[in-house]
Amino acid sequence: MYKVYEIKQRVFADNDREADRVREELKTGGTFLLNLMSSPGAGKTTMLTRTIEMLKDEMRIGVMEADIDSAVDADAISRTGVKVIQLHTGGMCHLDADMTHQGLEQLGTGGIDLAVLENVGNLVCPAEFDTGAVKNAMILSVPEGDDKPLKYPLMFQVCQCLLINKIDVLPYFDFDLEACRSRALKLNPDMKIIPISARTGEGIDEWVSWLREQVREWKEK
Ligand SMILES: Nc1nc2c(ncn2[C@@H]2O[C@H](COP(=O)(O)OP(=O)(O)OP(=O)(O)O)[C@@H](O)[C@H]2O)c(=O)[nH]1
Ligand SMILES: [Mg+2]
Repeated sequence: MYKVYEIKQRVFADNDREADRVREELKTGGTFLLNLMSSPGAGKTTMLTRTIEMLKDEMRIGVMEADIDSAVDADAISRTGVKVIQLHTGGMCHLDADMTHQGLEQLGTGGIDLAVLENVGNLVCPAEFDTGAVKNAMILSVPEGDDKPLKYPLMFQVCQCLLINKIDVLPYFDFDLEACRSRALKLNPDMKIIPISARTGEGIDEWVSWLREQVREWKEK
């Protein structure tokens, strides 16, 4: 079961300050927030479903699915049995810190170790707004092309982890994994880059280890 909430963008003078406030509240409550971003259809929900299956017995997970419309993704996540809500952004192509705050209030973070925000599918707008998440991760999928770091540099700069998804279809595309990796690292030398297939499960172990470590570090900080 899940509920659908309409969240509204209010004009906040300083999104960065609001984002810091969100992080402080998360810290106090012992909740790690991951902001997951990508273009539409890169595989966020599919990857998240696998991630939840691997982690749900060791930590309490809550998910916020943000979309302009529909409850398709909340529906998919609710089948894993974790707490999930659907947020409607009223046409906005991203969430800012205040909207994320509204979402977290509706989700209820009490007792949640790992909260995930699946942001609206878009490589442009979500990169411009700090949501208050502890870490940002992005997915780039093989069919989108290896030139995306060149075209959407900010997204690659604000994320600590890049998942290159759909590697099961690499043989059918001219996607150059090494070229993509070096373009991303040029923008963000500290970025963790993990090729995965959310379909076959390849690479998911490495991603889950990375995420588990981030949650642990945040709780111990
Ligand atoms: N071949 C292949 N298909 C995948 C993989 N991951 C996801 N897909 C497919 O890609 C499509 C989109 O996946 P979603 O998980 O819905 O993508 P999303 O990023 O959540 O999409 P939005 O929420 O609409 O932005 C679905 O048909 C998935 O089955 C993968 O690793 N390999
Ligand atoms: Mg989705």
